[in-house]
This record gives sequence, structure tokens and C-alpha cells, in this order.
Amino acid sequence: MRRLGLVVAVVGLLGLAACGSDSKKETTSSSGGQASEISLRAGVNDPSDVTIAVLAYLPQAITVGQGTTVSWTIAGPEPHSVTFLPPGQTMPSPESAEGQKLFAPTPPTGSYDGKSLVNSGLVPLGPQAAPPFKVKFDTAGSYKFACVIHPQMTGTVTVVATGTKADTQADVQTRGDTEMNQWLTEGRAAKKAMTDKAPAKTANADGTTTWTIEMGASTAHTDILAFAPVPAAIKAKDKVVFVNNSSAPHTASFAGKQSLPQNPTDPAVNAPKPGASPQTLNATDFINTGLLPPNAAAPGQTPPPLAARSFTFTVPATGQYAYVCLLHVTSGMAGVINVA
Ligand SMILES: [Cu+2]
Repeated sequence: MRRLGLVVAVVGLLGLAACGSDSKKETTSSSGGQASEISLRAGVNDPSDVTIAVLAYLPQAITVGQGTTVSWTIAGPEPHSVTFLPPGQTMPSPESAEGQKLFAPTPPTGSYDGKSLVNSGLVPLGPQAAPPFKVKFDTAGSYKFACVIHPQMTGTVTVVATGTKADTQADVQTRGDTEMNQWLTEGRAAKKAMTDKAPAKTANADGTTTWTIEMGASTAHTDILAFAPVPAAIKAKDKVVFVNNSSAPHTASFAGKQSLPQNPTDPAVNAPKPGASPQTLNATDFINTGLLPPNAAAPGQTPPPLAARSFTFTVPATGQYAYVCLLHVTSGMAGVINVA
């Protein structure tokens, strides 16, 4: 490989010295067309509505020259990974033990050649910002990567020979913005549909009402991290059912007068408290649904049934019962049950 590089360099020099028009082309493409470092974004939240999370690498595909370092920045509060799997391996479900192993990083040892696992791990886990994840590419080829918790998030790095036209940082920024705006439009429409519809409700024989609040919504390229629609006329002794029809796991967690778990990996996040559905709310205790699974199926499996994605609370008395999703609180996923 070293010798090949030397040959290319010598031919380049000869070209420069000998033939005018060819040498100009060489110079333009090698100096202007290839950057030593290219950075791109992994996920972003809508700057005008933090509850809309774009689940995409921006842009999805980049072309770089040999020797380029690619740098991914987790640009929003939602965690993502940049995971290059070894040849022949497919991305395991994030709920599986295999998937959860990929939450931990496997940093590159030298430049990446497509033959091994290289993985940022899941970052950030919690409110801290994550440093960019960097991989250097010396070998021409096409390398696919994906996010361990968002199977729809995939990308490609194409590495071309030195001197071949590659993306500039400006190209990457422009294409990233174009793709981002497309997915923001998709997400904003889904958010509007979710919040604009009338809350689902059923009348009970005892004169109370059971209201349904949806936990998030998902499109092909976004997660809407909101509880909606908001019922306006809840009365004491009514019931509220939280239902997860989205592609992400969520909780509905009431702090009461306690403090909430801060880290998404805290086992308390996934523990229904004080126990399984149904429960009665109060103004004092920490009350938690635990993680309600997404309405999505692992390969070869069926999605969890509605009952497994639902949790029912009775609201005993007038007052305000504030709640959050413990996984998505940094994306503004929160609500209040107002009981008149
Ligand atoms: Cu959530």
C-alpha cells in the first residue's frame, strides 16, 4: 500500500511537470476536493420545538478521500450510536443482550478497514454532552454504519482514492441541512396531528370517564417526544390511560414530592412503582409506569400487545399531577394532569 501511494505521488509530480491541462485537473481535485477531516451530525432536535427529534445522520451518505478522519457529533439531546458492525453481522435488537453490549463503546484502534466492530457506544446517556466520535479511513471502499437504538438510522461512508472528487465540509453541511429540513417537515406534521386531535375517552358505568394520553409518536425519520392530546376536562375519580403507540420506549413518571432518577440507565426507570397497572395517583409519592415498550417488533417477532404498552391511573382528587418520561425529559417529554 505504501508503494502504491509512492507511485501515485510520483505520477502526480510527473503530470505537474509535463502536461499542462492534466496537471491543473490533478491539483484542483486533490487539494480542493478532499478534506483531512469531515464532520457530520448524528440526530438533531427541532430548534423551534425540542420535542421533535430527527433520527438521521445528516447527511446520510458522505464521500471522503483516503486518509480522511470522519467526525460524528451527537447534535441533540437524544442518545445515538455510530456503529460499524463486522462483515455479515446484522444489528441486534436494542432489547436483546447482544444489542445492549453495543451500548458500550468499541473505539477504533488505528484506521478503519471494514473488518471489525467499531462503535461509539450509546451517547450521551444523561444530560452531559458527548465528545465527537472520530474514525479515520485509509482504505477505499463503502462502509455502512447504524444506530443501535434507532434501526432506521443508517449511513454510509464511501472512501475514494486520493485525488478523486470527494465531499467538502460545505457539501456535507448543505446536504445535511437539506435532509434535516425534510425530516423536520415530516416531524412537525406528526406533532400537529398528535396534538390537534380530540382526546380519546370512554364513559364508565359509574359516571366517571377514562381518558387516553398517547406517549410519543413516530414517523420514518422522527420521534415526537410529547404526551398528547391533553384532556381538558378531567374530574376527580376519572381514569387516565397512558398508551405507547410509538417506536420508542417511554415512561410516565410522577415525582410527587420526591426526586426523579436522573440517569436513564438507573434501574428505577424501568421499575413500575408502587407496582403494575392500574395505580392510583397521589400528590406525594414517586409513581412510575416503568418502561412501556414500543409498538415495534424485533425481527421475526410481533409487537407487544396493547395491554403491555398501556398503564392506567385513577386520579383521586382535584389538583395537578405533573409527570415526565424519564428517558426523554431532556427532549421536553413532560405533561400535567389537571383535575378540576
Ligand atoms: Cu419517552
